[in-house]
Amino acid sequence: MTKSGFVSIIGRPNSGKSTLLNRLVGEKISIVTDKPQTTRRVLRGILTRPEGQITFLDTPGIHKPIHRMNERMMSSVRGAMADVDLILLIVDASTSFGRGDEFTLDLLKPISTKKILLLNKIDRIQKNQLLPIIDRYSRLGNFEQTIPISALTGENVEEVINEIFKYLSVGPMFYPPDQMTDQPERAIAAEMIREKLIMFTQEEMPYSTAVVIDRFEEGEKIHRIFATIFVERESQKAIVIGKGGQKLKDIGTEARKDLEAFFERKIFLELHVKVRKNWRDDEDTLRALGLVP
Ligand SMILES: Nc1nc2c(ncn2[C@@H]2O[C@H](COP(=O)(O)OP(=O)(O)OP(=O)(O)O)[C@@H](O)[C@H]2O)c(=O)[nH]1
Ligand SMILES: [Mg+2]
Repeated sequence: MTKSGFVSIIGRPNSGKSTLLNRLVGEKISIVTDKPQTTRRVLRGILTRPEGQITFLDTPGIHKPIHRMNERMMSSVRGAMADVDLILLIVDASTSFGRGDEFTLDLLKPISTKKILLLNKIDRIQKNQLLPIIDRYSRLGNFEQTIPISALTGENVEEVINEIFKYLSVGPMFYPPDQMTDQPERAIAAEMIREKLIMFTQEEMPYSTAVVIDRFEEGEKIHRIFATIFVERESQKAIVIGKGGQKLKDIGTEARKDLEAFFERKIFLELHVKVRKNWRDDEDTLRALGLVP
């Protein structure tokens, strides 16, 4: 008799949700950067063990929305908090408690689903710094338990998995045992390109860019991928392309390395950059990007 269930990973931007998802599943399926608001859509990571199957939901970071895109991101977070068996609230224990944490706790308060608190990034702090955080969260929230972890090094992540299974009931597996994500290959490719785009650009750029796969030709030995990077202004287009096209080339080279590792074959990657004003508030573009259903 195997167990199964759905578990959402919730938390502020940059707290380490996607890093944890990748660690739990054992493969990089969700992109990670040091800039907040990297994840824009809920995506599933599936862990199958002899005890059963856990479907994790990685979610966008909890923040106050300005653009329509961000409203969509937040409504997807709310969706991921409903109808799951367990919620993992992940907090960055290396930063001090603030308004954003209060906002997050307020959002969680009316949710009756059982919650586990994960204090992340303990590789960065002294163990005694955890006590005041544990004390504060036990007063402000209602958690079944608190587990200090490092999603980066993997410390205590196995314990998290063992604890989760205790909360799940016997049930059928929803995915084949070798499936690790619900993301189609095109979506993974677009995200990997966007990760490099965020890494290679600064300031507001990460928020104003999006990636669409125009063509994905699968082959035995080589996949050929043609993608468009959307920006909001001509000046941003110039930044992404860089002097003599160097930046776009670097983005392409780095993305290709990750894509080759993921798809386990050679990748031909062609990138184009296009300006689309205010795409973050444009329903049609958001739909094309899969950011609205
Ligand atoms: N030192 C340390 N860094 C971590 C840990 N977990 C995540 N990080 C770093 O924190 C940054 C953000 O990680 P992400 O996994 O992208 O965070 P996220 O919560 O998914 O962020 P959004 O998608 O923007 O909401 C990255 O630079 C990670 O490498 C950890 O346990 N220790
Ligand atoms: Mg993320």
